[in-house]
Amino acid sequence: MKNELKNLIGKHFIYTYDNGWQYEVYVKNEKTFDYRIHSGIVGGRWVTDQDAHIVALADDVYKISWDEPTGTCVSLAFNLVTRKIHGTIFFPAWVAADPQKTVCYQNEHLDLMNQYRDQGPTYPKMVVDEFATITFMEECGADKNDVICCAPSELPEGYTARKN
Ligand code: FER
Repeated sequence: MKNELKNLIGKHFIYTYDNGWQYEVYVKNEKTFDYRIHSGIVGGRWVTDQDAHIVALADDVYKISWDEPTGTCVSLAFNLVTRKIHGTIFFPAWVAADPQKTVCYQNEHLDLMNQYRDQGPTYPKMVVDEFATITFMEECGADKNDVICCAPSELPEGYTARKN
């Protein structure tokens, strides 16, 4: 692992955007992460082994960027010192029009997601530009498959409240 990424790899985060959307992420290794979405327009969606570009900008400052099978593109900047994130999400028009189409365990529906992506419409994109606050952060170690391993709806009642 790149030394500059060692404080990020293996970390598990829960964070809430200023617009109220709540997300959970586990940074599995230097090119892969898992996530689930607790609330927001695509609440209920979850994904494992998403490929990403992960870089360090400074000590404890990182950027994770990726292009989903749906065509949604996301870039997240993390500041682990201030526990702040800035996320920019570029939703294709078809996701903005009917977000529920993407709410699933995506890994089991990759062909369908690619079909929706190719069908579009892609434009105009809906750009969401928001700050978030990290409410929970723990070190789990790299390459674990038991950190994000069920749907957000299958978690015990109060899970996110307890983790906060
Ligand atoms: C995030 C913001 C948006 C995030 C994921 C998304 C994992 C969107 C994913 C999607 O709708 O495909 O912070 O973290």
